[in-house]
Amino acid sequence: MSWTSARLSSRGDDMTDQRVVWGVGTSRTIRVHWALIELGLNYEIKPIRPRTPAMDDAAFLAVNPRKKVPALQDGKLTMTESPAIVTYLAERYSTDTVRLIPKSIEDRARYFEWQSFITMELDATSLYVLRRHVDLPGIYGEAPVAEETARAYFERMITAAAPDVAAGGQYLLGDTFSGVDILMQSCLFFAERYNFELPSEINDYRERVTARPGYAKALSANNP
Ligand SMILES: N[C@@H](CCC(=O)N[C@@H](CS)C(=O)NCC(=O)O)C(=O)O
Repeated sequence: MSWTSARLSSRGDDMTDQRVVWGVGTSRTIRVHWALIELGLNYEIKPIRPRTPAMDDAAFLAVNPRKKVPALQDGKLTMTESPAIVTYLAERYSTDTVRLIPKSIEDRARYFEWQSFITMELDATSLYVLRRHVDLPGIYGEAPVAEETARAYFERMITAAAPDVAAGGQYLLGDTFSGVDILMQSCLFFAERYNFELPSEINDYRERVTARPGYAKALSANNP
């Protein structure tokens, strides 16, 4: 057994063929629900929400000692980090009919480039800074300068990315929907609460992505 699989299988129950998603109600949790739904996979939902007593449940702590949602159990594999989970599901379960990650090295390079941009530049260094200091100042403190610069940074990044979003085709990687569209829309949804004025290319893209039947199902799964 390799080091990685030994580590992964040591967390949580020793399941063989069950698929369980822990976490609902956030822009990170919807990513996992949406990927599973687009791929047509059945799964069980453990509807726990951040910063609630359910996060201290021993069963959840065994799955994710970092106390963060989402977490996925897929058979013997237990993993966290929503972008990694989406990409894992895409790698493992894409078919010729539904493919959430491209096959060619060149197209995969674009996938990983978008993944990094969305999760680092849009999410971690912009939106999550706003989340912490605008919505949760009781935990993370007030930080008006950080708020202002995070807001300006998000606007600069999304404006600079807008021509690339429009150039790809219907979706970020062309005319095939993929895991990075899930990540991007989850950030655009997250951004709505902070009243950004988005470039028209981004608004048009958002309309295309949210028109997918899978998105409506993911919203329901994420808000049980
Ligand atoms: N990088 C992680 C972030 C996960 C994360 O921060 N989840 C939040 C909800 S969106 C959470 O569980 N917060 C609880 C806490 O920080 O105590 C991912 O993308 O999955």
